[in-house]
Amino acid sequence: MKSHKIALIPGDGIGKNVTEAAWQVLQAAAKKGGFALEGTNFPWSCAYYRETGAMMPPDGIETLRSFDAILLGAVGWPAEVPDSVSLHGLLLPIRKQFMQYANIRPHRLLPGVQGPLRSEGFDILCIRENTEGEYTGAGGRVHSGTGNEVAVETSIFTRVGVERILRYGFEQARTRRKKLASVTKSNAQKHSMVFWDEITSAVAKDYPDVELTQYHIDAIAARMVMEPDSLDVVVASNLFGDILTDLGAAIQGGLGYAASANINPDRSVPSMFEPVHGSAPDIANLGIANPIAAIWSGAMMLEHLGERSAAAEVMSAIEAVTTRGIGTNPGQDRTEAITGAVLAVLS
Ligand code: GGG
Repeated sequence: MKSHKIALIPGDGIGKNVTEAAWQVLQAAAKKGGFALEGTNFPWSCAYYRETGAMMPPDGIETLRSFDAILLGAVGWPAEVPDSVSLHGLLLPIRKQFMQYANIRPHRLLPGVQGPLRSEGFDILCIRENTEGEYTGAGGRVHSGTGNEVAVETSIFTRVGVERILRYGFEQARTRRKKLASVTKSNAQKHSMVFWDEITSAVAKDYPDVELTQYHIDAIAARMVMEPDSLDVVVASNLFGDILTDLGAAIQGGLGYAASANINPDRSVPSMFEPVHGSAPDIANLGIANPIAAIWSGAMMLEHLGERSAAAEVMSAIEAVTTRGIGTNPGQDRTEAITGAVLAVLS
């Protein structure tokens, strides 16, 4: 029987609740599809940091390298570990070390889910650059704690990094409605974002069949609210992509529905799948976290592993459940009930 080795990093807060739910669903889909998912749990998290002084062990990346994929829940417990420490200690090193440069985030309304907009027919695929830009961590502080303190955070954009994410976006657009929106703020940021715009225009010449529109981040943020149906594939830098995809999550009904994949397309190392949401300490372990974003991320993982029909079955099961109104009442529907309903459709 074909078997895939999966590294499970539930992380913190509701990350643990939704990863457990997604794993049950993925196991059921695997059983039905005639393949195996062999999971190994890693306790890397803020709790692990408190015990060891690090978010993961020094050989953590090497340990993950032998897996076919990583399923991650959420990272962060700000009451005990600063978010900047937990993020730069676990999630970001995995994305960067495995060169998972394409962060794919689909935004569409699941049937039965009430979004906040009049428009309901949108289907947007946000592609966030995931390894450089505003997230490089380059910078520093001097004169700390004095009135003359200075903080510098340097965004780094490379030709290789910008070109590959745009090509990835154009290729995705070719499989969809053949429209690509490239996002910058090149009127204000006259070095890096003009560079991005120039590379976009050059790469677009290789994709004459894809309609390109170049937006400023503020304009596309408004468009995602006012005319979301007009957008297809959206490619943005690391920070802009992060912000736009929280907006994307909002228009699809909330973070409980926002799935994501961190992809290294060359497949020589594992890609990572995670819900967009964070650890939500306020609702951790209350049994009310929506597992749909994590389950959908798991379906994206199955797709990446080549288990296409199992991925489609999981998506159909999610849709069958939301159509019946299950998983559409934030704060009321129980994690266990939503998971059980998805499992019942799959069985
Ligand atoms: N699901 C993983 C998680 O904890 N995400 C929350 C978060 O803040 N991620 C940072 C980022 O994607 O930039």
